[in-house]
Amino acid sequence: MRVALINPRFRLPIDTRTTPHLGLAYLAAVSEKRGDEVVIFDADVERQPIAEFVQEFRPDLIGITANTPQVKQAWRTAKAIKEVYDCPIVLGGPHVSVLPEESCEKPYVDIVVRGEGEDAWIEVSNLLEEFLKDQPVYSTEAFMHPENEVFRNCLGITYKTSDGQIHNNPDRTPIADLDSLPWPAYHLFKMEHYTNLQPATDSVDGSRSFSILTSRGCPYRCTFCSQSIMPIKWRSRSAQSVLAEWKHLVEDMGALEIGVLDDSANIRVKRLEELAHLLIENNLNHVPWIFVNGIRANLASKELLTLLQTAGLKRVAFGVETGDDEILLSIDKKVDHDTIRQAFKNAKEIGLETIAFMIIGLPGETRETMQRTIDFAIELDPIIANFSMMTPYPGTKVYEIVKRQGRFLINDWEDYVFFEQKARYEMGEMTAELVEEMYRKAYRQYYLRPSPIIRRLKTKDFWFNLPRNVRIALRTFIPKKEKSGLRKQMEAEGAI
Ligand code: B12
Ligand code: SF4
Repeated sequence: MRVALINPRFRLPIDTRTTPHLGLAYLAAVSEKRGDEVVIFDADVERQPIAEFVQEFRPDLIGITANTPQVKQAWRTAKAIKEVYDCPIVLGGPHVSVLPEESCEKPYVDIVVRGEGEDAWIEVSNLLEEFLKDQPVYSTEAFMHPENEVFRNCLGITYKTSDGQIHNNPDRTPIADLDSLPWPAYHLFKMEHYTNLQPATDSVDGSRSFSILTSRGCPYRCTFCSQSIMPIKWRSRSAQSVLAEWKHLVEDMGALEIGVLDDSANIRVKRLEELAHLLIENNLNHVPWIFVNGIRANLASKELLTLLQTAGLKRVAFGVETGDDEILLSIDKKVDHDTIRQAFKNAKEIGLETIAFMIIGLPGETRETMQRTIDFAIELDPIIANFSMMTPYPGTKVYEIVKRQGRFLINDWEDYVFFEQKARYEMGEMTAELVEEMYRKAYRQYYLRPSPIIRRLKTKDFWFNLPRNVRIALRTFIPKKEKSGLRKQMEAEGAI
């Protein structure tokens, strides 16, 4: 069969990095293994209109990915396709996994795959191929006809039969053996169009920077974190399997840096130690790599970090979130500030670069707690302090808390991005004005100090990408005037 996988165009409010979509890369890989002809249409880098593309490629099955700010564009994409071309359209990804019916109700969406997608996607492909064998003409309506009961036993999907009824099948169990998955199909991306996810080495060409996933899931449940895709059960690949892919990235794809995208890569320390030894033994440690997401601070001993550094680790990120003790307890991070301090000390003493992810505007925050977050970031002094405006994603505990006790200031999924200066909600004493003021203060107070400025001026990236960096600086430091539609409406009604 011919299969198209689509990443709908979505530009963040600040210039961001465009990287190949790893979820689609995995889905493409399992489809290729099944024997399909696969095209990945990444609207972030493609210039061709989608309608033209599908009419040319004529896929038998289309999959579209959607996180929350992308979902409306996913619907627009599905609609544009259905207007010119008949084909079942499947949506998957973090947003539709939490709210599958919302998408399935759209006339142009047929199936939603919930959670980890590979197995359900392959089952839908098999069912379609089987069905098409006895069909004189191709028709999505026939495929989705209630009498055919094609999807009766297909786990992990929500689908709409052609009579308009929505059916929610039971969940699918997570993939037990991650080593059985093929490697992400990077060869299907136009790598020359991408930037690198996080430049570990200064100014690396995007086509030479790759991501890898060595484990899936996270056993924690922080209240702000959207964990809709990966189940609570943490699963890992064997060190041997990771080594084989790593070798492929370096030796066949010419990787000049590698980003480890795991949610919590260091849950099992022994596995990481084994991987580190293998990378060293196989002379792969000359290629720098980074933990793009936060690793657990409570499992980041100096011994482990030293070994990982010998294996090529250049930069490590930690989810610090807040500088206030009570807020830290309230978000279920299950770590304390002294442990975080120690993890940063361990990393910095051996010369690793560090990143701290911080959040401004968690439920219950005051001016003082947010100031503690800024002060704690300054105390830790990572090379990157990333302050996010708290954005309550559907499916998270914070979303439920705000629904019960606060007021949302946005009602458009496209506003669910967290590097914006606009507050997303208000709760109790925590007004939008206060959160926005503290968000801007965080960036100003952190970055307008001599040491971060000198650090930045010393990087090649700063000078090579000067216009982009100046744009980011302007957006970050200069207050933004415009407000969301809902906010304007609430102000007009005197609700704010
Ligand atoms: C790397 C990453 C990024 C990177 C790159 C994203 C990319 N191109 O892939 C960058 C830094 C650019 C990024 C940006 C953002 N991200 Co991000 N990101 C991640 C991260 C850490 C890993 C993504 C990944 O590769 N996962 C592994 C792959 C295998 O999983 P997957 O992509 O979800 O795909 C699987 C399933 O979802 C499903 N699936 C997905 N699509 C489809 C489609 C079909 C047809 C089917 C059948 C199945 C299916 O099957 C796939 C295979 O199992 C995740 C956390 C996580 N654990 O996933 C957050 C995460 C996806 N990001 C998140 C967010 C919020 C964002 C931003 C909105 C943040 C912001 N700046 O405001 C932006 C949005 C950017 C955009 N343009 O869309 C949230 C999404 C929450 C939500 N409800 O949408 C997550 C879940 C983090 C979290 N825990 O809160 N992100
Ligand atoms: S923030 Fe990190 S530790 Fe917390 S649930 Fe999300 S991935 Fe797990």
